[in-house]
Amino acid sequence: MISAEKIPNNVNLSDNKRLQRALEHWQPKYIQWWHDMGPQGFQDHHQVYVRTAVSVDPEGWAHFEYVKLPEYRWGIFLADPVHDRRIGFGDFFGQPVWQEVPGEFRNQLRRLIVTQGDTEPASVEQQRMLGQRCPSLYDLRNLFQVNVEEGRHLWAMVYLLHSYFGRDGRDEAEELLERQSGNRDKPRILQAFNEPIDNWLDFFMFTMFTDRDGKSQLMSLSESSLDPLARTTRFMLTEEAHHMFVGETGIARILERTCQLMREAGFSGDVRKLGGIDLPTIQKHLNQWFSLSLDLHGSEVSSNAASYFANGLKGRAKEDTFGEHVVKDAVYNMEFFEGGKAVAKDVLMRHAMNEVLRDWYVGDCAAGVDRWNRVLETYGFSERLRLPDRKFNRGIGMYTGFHFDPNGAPVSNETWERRKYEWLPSAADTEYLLSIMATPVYEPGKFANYIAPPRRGINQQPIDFEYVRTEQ
Ligand code: BYC
Repeated sequence: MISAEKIPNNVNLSDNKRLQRALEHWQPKYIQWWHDMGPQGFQDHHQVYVRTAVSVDPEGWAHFEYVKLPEYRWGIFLADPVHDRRIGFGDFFGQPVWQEVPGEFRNQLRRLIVTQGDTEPASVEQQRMLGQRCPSLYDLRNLFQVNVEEGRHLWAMVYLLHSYFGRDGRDEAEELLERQSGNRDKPRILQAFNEPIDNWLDFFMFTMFTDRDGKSQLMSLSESSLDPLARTTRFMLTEEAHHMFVGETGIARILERTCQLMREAGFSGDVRKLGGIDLPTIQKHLNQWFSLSLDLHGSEVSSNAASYFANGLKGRAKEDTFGEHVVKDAVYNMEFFEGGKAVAKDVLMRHAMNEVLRDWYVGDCAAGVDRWNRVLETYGFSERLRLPDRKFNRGIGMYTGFHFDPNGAPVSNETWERRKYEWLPSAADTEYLLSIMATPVYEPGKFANYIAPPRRGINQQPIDFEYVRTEQ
């Protein structure tokens, strides 16, 4: 029986029998999926010190306790309603927001919600083996915190599908548990969510760059005219912030340790001899996850994006900071690649909305990379990490099918094949990373050799707190 105690919520679940029944039908399948596809080896005999959202106020969503992962209370929360909220952009600008799904936009909204929902279980699947290679109990807890919250974000989308899309919504909710990351026959919808994440450098880069795409997409969905979607995604953003913290500080701690080892070794190339992660390897993983996450913003010129904007379904990040919200005739000056050369052309702004969001995203990533570079600076090294050009290694949009180096200069197929592993992780890099992560570190307060301890623990606990307890 589903109750507010089992599923903390602020959507009056106990008064909505139809929704309760639908979720009761879905929940056992979810739990089965979590067992099969969630963190491997940490389902039955471990207690994890995690945060559970029990309400939307600041105290409510920072409630910490030890739980067994399959018993985590995945709740359903919408941010508080905004009184007399009006549609903030597009053709219906200024009209009251919708509490129900308008028939004419049903398919588009369902598609957006399904695409968002699909990424959440996908990331849990991608990360399911990492617990067995963790650098510390502190990091293990953070991994599981991210995993359970992605599970909660899936619940958030399933709540919308069940509440507003009837039979089709119920079918889509089932399919969200049937597709599988990397599966040849039933892959996840977006490409970055089919890539393996089998080592912690990938995990930290993913939470830095791909979760940041989560931030930009959720920010644009939180502007939606469909008020329940806007309120759901607004609350999800509070959790997303922690995921990016995990990624950003994870890489900063690896950099710190790399700097210490570089001091011992003399230069970056020898860091591997001391069991650390050299800067070129870090840069290659940055290149990979940044370019994959650029793809997640869709094509530069997109009639889907134009129609989402016109219909008020998906806005720009921080829509209220723009001067004009209807954007009927405005243009965006975009760089095309034609006949081997860059050519600038004007495109209707509505068709360029994916690129507008990508601009915001690139700026947010660049600020994060600057913060990483301060670690190198503090240790007195002149090397710097940097974002590759946005044309580099693209699989979606107008640069697909061409090759560019990280500076954005076009390169031939032959040069790409010869040099790509200077820019992207090779099988040998992965093998090396797996070799230094082969032995997990489960002793409280101890850290793998390739990563520095964090500045402080979680929820004011000490760094050597037993964040994950094993039951005898
Ligand atoms: N891979 O006009 P186009 C997160 C498809 S992450 C494969 O280019 P559109 C999280 C596209 O679906 C945030 N296919 O793009 C992070 C379309 O297919 P259909 C997730 C792709 O539609 C970490 C076709 O190409 N949220 O939360 O304007 C951990 C042409 O589409 C890709 C969302 O994505 C790709 N990379 O924009 C956990 C928000 N890109 O429909 C969670 C919802 C495009 O013709 N999604 N395609 O069959 C959207 O807003 C849009 O679907 C997209 C694409 C921005 C993804």
